[in-house]
Amino acid sequence: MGSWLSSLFSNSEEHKILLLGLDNAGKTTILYYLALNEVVYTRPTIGSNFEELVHKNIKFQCWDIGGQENLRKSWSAYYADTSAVIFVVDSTDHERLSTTRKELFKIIADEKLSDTVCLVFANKMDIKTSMKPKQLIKALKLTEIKNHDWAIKPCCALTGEGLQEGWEWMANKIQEKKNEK
Ligand SMILES: Nc1nc2c(ncn2[C@@H]2O[C@H](COP(=O)(O)OP(=O)(O)OP(=O)(O)O)[C@@H](O)[C@H]2O)c(=O)[nH]1
Ligand SMILES: [Mg+2]
Repeated sequence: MGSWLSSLFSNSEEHKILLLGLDNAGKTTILYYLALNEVVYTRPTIGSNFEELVHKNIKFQCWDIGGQENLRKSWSAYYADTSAVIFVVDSTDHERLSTTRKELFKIIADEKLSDTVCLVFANKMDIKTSMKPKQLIKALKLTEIKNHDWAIKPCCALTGEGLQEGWEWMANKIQEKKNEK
């Protein structure tokens, strides 16, 4: 089939997704669980990882960016043309709640991300000391987010539990926003 004809039949819809959050939150583990349906051994990300995921015939270009403190200033280089931010939280990380909150609010205040959907993954729910979404909503003051569609979903990147549900919410919100335009 000629390329012009094949392009008629393929859905060209694409969305750029960013996985952000502090180091050790579980971003890379989530990315590869979504891409490969298995748990991969990770090292702290220096730079970024990229995977294209296809969901309901729509392509999602997913960038997972290293979260160590010295790498966070480079996050904004990835912001242009983003449809959704997946902010991953290590729900056992009580000590860094205020840093987590600061980084999240810095992200959503950025003008380049003013039109994005924001999904917060409360990761590491398999660990007993993890804070539940209700506690995180309070601790991170998520109800103060007024200018973005947001949701918090519990998950465990080692079993995949919750990942699909969060992803569905995000994909539906992106479609809703697109249809509003
Ligand atoms: N128990 C548990 N451990 C997890 C979970 N998700 C990730 N981890 C572990 O947490 C550690 C950090 O995971 P990564 O995916 O590398 O974290 P990251 O957010 O990509 O970290 P940076 O690349 O440094 O920004 C690894 O040892 C993972 O196996 C989870 O749901 N439960
Ligand atoms: Mg990583």
